[in-house]
Amino acid sequence: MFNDILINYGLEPAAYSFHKLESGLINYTWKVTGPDNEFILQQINTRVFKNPYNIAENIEILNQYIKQVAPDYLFVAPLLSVNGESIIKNHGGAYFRLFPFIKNSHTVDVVDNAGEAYEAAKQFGIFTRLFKSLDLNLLNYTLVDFHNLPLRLQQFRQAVKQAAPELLKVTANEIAQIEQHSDIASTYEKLVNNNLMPLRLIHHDTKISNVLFDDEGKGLCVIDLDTLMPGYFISDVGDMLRTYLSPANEEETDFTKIVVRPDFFYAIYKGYMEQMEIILTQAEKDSFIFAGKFMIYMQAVRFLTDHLNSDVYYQVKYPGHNLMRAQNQLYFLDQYIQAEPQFNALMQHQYSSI
Ligand code: GN1
Ligand code: MG
Repeated sequence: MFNDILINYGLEPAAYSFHKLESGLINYTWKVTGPDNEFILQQINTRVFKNPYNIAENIEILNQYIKQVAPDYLFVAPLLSVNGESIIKNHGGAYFRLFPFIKNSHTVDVVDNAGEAYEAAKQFGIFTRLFKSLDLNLLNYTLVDFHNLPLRLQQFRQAVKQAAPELLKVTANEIAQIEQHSDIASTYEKLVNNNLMPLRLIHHDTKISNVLFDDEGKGLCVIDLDTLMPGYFISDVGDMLRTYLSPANEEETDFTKIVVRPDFFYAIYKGYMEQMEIILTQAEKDSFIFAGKFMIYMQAVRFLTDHLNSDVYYQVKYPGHNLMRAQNQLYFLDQYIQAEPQFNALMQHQYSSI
């Protein structure tokens, strides 16, 4: 199927089979299995990542940096082709990368115990801490304004303006809910405008499937490095809170299954803070709970915007899929806000700092 790709890596295509992996809403990913080796092949979605070489350049810089400051860190960079390229463009103009498949490692799709949440948070904390002295000006923004919430809200309002009247009628409730929570965007704006959150190397996609675990269930490293770029810590902490707190994720249609698990909140808090406490500013620490609200809300805004725009961004499996996802996230946002007093109480507990 991808013969012209494998040849670039000096591999004999006939010896390999491909198995499509279903996780991820943006890129397409396959596991490639050969007689005595395995790889991960990924096609970059260039509708989203307009310049794939921006990603490649960042990964190259980060790889070199980490080899100096933490040579033992498992940094899963794409393999180089026979010609030394980390991205291959095929005859159809599509871009691919080949990654090594890390032996004795696995990923998890659903966080079902607090230990996993702790391990994952620890890995994302370690990652940002290891790069704390990197000159961020060296990096490209692989997705400009990716987590710029006020801009996302503006795009949402634009989509509302352009949507057909029938569509507006059936989404009126969700549109109103987004507007009711627009104070979240104002809080974000204040934090940014008052320089209360320094730019750091941020992963921007901290879902559990982006952490590699070893056979004992300990975290090994983080993967899916396409959205590594300067950003704010609320993006990483917020997406962990968004995706680990509830046993049901954004695909769940039975909203009664969307519940907040306070012990998972504490696991994320402890795992991340043990690594990051020494470098976070007071304003960042004070924004820990806000981070979850920020990311859940932004995801609701993005799903509803895409629904209003006729599903041009996220992969959908049925009509109304993005609307359901937006409703799911709005429901979750309410659960999260109700649980805030519990989160506050948990943050009074001590954790042991490194
Ligand atoms: C997208 O493709 P995936 O699942 O890694 C999206 C994230 C969203 C997520 C929602 C580049 O990530 O921002 O949080 O879907 N990535 C991009 O599931 O837009
Ligand atoms: Mg991703």
